[in-house]
Amino acid sequence: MKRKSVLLTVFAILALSLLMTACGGGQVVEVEKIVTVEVEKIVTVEVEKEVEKIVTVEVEAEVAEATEEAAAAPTEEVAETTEETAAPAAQAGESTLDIVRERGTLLCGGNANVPGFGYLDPDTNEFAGFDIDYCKAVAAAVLGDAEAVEMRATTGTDRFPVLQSGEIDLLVRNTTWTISRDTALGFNFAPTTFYDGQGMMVRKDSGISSLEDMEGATICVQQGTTTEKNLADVFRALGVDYEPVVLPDSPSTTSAYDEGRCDGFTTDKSGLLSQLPLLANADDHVILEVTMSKEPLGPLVRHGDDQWFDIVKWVTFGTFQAEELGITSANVEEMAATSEDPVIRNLLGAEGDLGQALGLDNDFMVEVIKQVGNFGEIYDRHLGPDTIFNLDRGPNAQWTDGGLIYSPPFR
Ligand SMILES: N[C@@H](CCC(=O)N[C@@H](CS)C(=O)NCC(=O)O)C(=O)O
Repeated sequence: MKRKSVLLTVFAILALSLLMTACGGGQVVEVEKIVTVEVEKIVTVEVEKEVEKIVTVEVEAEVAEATEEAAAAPTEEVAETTEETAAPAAQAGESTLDIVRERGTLLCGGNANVPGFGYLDPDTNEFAGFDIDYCKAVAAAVLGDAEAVEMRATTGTDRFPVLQSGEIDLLVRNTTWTISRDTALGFNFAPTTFYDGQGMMVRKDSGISSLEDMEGATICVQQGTTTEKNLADVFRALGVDYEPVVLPDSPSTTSAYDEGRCDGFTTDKSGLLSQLPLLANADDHVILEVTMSKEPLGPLVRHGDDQWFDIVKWVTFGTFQAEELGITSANVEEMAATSEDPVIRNLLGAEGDLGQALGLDNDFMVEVIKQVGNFGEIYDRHLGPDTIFNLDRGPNAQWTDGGLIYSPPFR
């Protein structure tokens, strides 16, 4: 329709110009100019309208497609996509640091069911674990008190909405850094504190020694995790059929496996290791050698507050750097007072003003290391040789020992 009307107008102007030319050749140039300008004007307006229409239709189609995809997505994606829109506008622009300081406590989301990493001890009613210590480290840096933390137990499914809605300031709960969580879901991940991978536990007497032996097996897996998707991908790639038994949290997943409802139990290897002692007869089970995925676990915050993200990021790096430099909870004060090494002096705020740029005291890392420890101390306290886990550092060794734990310079 639009194209036809443009053509008709052009035709009319040309006819007029011919008529005028016939009436007096001296006006040809003038008429040509008018025709050109008019045609350009009409064509521009019409093209703009057409483009607007096409863009509107395309955008509408994209939105419809995205909505459909979200509706058809598996559990975790639906939960993640829906919750994303639930982030309150009230959070925008507010300084998390100011809020935490005014409140006097850090609200930290953690795990209550994974001993070693995040565990709520029913006897003491206290949270403890490797992840929980990172909540404490941030509280020590920001409030000067590692105990000024109010823990909130979260599950695989509710951890993201709880962080998005501002109910917590920070989430440290064996959460895998993935691109969709880092972008579409609206989070920023601090450095990975534990490099993990997905594993598979089976009964020793099952005759299963590899994933290929699991044709037709039932596998217990927890909802709202990367585990659920990796399981599907890995088994599809292997061409092995299995039946997932999807459960809402760790206790139900572990007991379903223990009761014999599943031939296999899959989650992060750290998770399998922490659940092993909770089984009726731990000796009857084995974690297969195979690693099914990459699971870099670490703290995360909401998008939208760069200062808060920087604080969590550099407190985490600070624990790495302290271990690398041999600074421990036992010697940190002495190091701060006597060290002449400029690298140590910068990290501990004995010189320079690195803390100030984060909105913190320059000696913020002294409090962290004194009250919580360096990375190695935190690791050993919960997972090291003196614990039931006695977990080798593996990829979680310092980069100087062939591992992946590496801090950029405190400079
Ligand atoms: N790292 C994976 C899995 C994390 C996860 O939720 N693991 C389970 C199994 S160990 C867990 O922590 N469950 C504790 C609970 O929900 O109570 C992720 O981020 O999705």
